[in-house]
Parts: sequence; C-alpha cells; structure tokens
Amino acid sequence: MPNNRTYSMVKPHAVADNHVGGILKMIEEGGFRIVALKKTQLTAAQAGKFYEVHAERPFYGELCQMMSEGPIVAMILEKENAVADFRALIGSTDPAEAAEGTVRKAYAKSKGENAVHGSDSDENAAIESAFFFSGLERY
Ligand code: IDP
Repeated sequence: MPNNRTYSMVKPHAVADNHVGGILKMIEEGGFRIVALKKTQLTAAQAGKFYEVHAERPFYGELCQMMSEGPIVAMILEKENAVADFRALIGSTDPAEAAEGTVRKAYAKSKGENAVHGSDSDENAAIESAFFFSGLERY
C-alpha cells in the first residue's frame, strides 16, 4: 500500500441515519479519491479483531457491539499525505472537541458513535485495507 492511501469506514449509526452520501461528499470535496468502496456488516468477532489494539480499554466491548450493530461502508482513499490529511478532515475522536468543518463535527453523535474511522498510520492503513479488501480486487 503506497503512503498516499488510507483506510476509512462510515460507522453503523451514520449509515443507518442515511449520512453516507453527505460523508462521501465531504471526503471527495476534501481532495480524496475513492479507490475502493463497499457496504458490508461486521460480526462482533470481526469488529473485535479490527479493534484488537483497544482490547484492554474500558470501552472495547461497547465499541465491538456498536461497530457490528448494522452495515458499515468501507473504503480506501487516495491523496498525498492521506493518513494525516484524513485525520484532519474527520476531526477529534470526541465530537465535542472536533473543529468546525470536520466530518465528526457534522455527523458524530458521541465519542463512540463518531461517524467515521480513519487509519492512524501508513502501516495500519495497509493492514486495515487488507482486512476489508482483497488484493485480487482491482482498484
Ligand atoms: P480514533 O478513531 O479517533 O483514532 P481511538 O482512540 O483510536 O480514536 O478509538 C477508536 C474508536 O473507539 C473511536 O473512534 C471511538 O469509536 C471509540 N472510542 C474511543 N474512545 C471512546 C470512549 O471513551 N468511549 C466510547 N468509545 C470510544
């Protein structure tokens, strides 16, 4: 995975509330190209695997439940400096601290239900993209 790519997903509450279009619009207007995109649903076990770095955190159980309660929209995004620029576009984890103009300011409901995921490093972007998208898919 080149350094100009990141992995993102629209979280279940935002999919359920029909915010996929609005979020994708912010992402495209933020200068990102959608390289790969799919709607799918995680099992609690798959969510647990995806977020296993947080296994010791007190919110882990709640996070796995929340991420598996409905469909998500998974995507690989491309832009120069993708990981850092995407973290800036989505804003702080806690929407109360997210800046105006960020995706989480617009669509997050709480620190847990914060609308979107964004990889925190190039290494994790590659791991997370491979979790959802096969290398055999053409993108
Ligand atoms: P990030 O998504 O902004 O990188 P992380 O600290 O990596 O934030 O946490 C991963 C996800 O875990 C968050 O996006 C959020 O959904 C959830 N989360 C983080 N902190 C809390 C919390 O204090 N309560 C409930 N959920 C949380």
